[in-house]
Amino acid sequence: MRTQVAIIGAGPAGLLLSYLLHLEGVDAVVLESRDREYVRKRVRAGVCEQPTIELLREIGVGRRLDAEGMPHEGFSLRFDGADHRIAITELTGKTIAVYGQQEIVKDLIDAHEERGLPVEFAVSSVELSDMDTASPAVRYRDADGVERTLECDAIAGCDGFHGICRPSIPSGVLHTFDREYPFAWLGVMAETPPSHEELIYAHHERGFALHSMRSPELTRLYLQIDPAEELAAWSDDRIWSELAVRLETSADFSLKEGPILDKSITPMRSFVTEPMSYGRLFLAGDAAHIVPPTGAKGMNLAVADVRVLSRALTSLLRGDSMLAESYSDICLRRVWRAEHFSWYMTSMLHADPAADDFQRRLQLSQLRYTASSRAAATSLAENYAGLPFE
Ligand code: RFL
Ligand code: PHB
Repeated sequence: MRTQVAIIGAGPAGLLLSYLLHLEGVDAVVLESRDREYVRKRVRAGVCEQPTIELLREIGVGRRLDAEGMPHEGFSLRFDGADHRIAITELTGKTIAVYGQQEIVKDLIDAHEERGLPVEFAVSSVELSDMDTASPAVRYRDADGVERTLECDAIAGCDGFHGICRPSIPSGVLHTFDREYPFAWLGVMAETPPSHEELIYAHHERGFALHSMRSPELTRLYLQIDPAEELAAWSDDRIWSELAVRLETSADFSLKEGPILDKSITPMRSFVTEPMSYGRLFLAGDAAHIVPPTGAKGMNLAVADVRVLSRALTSLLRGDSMLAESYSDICLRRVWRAEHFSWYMTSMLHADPAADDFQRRLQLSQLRYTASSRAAATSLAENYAGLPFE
């Protein structure tokens, strides 16, 4: 089998890249290790920044996002027992949307199926070869266990943090930057209307909590926990009572409880690999970098990467390699901005178990300054809503 671009991974990065290449007249095949239903249901990100919304609209896959996504013009920082609103739209003129990552993935899979674009689910034993030549190849087993080889002009590694593309690059080529945090997020999806119209990022001495949502009937909530803790230690009752304590305010707020439909634990880490390419292999999204979810940037960075990559690959296949050569440098500028912003939001809002009183006072001072200074709030809002694409 032969295609122009072999794309490994059908997350937001892989599916969007495939679709953008299709619009440019470039053929691609997406290979995904999970089955179709699993990929369509996997609960992940919730916030789309303005440049992401505009891109999805521009390429014709934003109809459901516009109809069902929830536009938000601000969010709350909750600390000292009170809400401090960051008025994103008033401060920046921009709007974000709360729309589940799995909904974007569904919209992209539907767009592929309507146009007959190839996405192979449930493949296994994916191996890359000849990435340092002009004709690399991907060997894999299809869903029926039949061994296949996909010859191509370039490979896009969109297979997430635990994928095989990044480890396929010979050792010594990549420089990686890494930070692990002494906490994890316990995330729950609850069948109950949101308790507040906007997102609430709560700083509490017992740990961070986040109130988010997916629809008028579904609330998404997160709790900072010790990374060594297991899901079994968190009964529904314990989750609700911990959320109630951390989200408490002196104003009129009551947390609406309901059946918990989904529970999971996410470790928190920052990670960047440089460069984001090797020969004809280009890494995009979580395969190349990870941010802690506090800044809501992971999926949005994946989108920004593949926007650049689709153009770079299109020119490369037409004989011009200039953009492909600068792909990594262009992406890394945005990646490092998002890394800094995500680290800053994470450090400002979480309770670090190793912090002393001096650090705790600095943290509170940072929160109070951000909430009271228009300049500080504008900087936060500008990064949160999404800086313009390059
Ligand atoms: P994905 O989504 O991980 O997709 C990679 C795909 O590759 C497949 N795969 C393979 N396929 C073939 N062969 C192999 N060997 C393979 N190995 C893996 C996987 O099955 C998968 O389908 O990466 P991608 O496309 O780069 O997208 C990145 C985003 O998923 C991620 O950054 C976000 O979910 C991060 N994130 C958030 N991002 C935001 O922008 N806004 C948010 O509000 C936000 N909240 C979050 C988040 C991530 C979270 N978790 C669970 C990590 C909240 C949480 C809790
Ligand atoms: C979510 O709704 O899943 C969500 C929202 C904001 C974040 C992270 C996750 O910062």
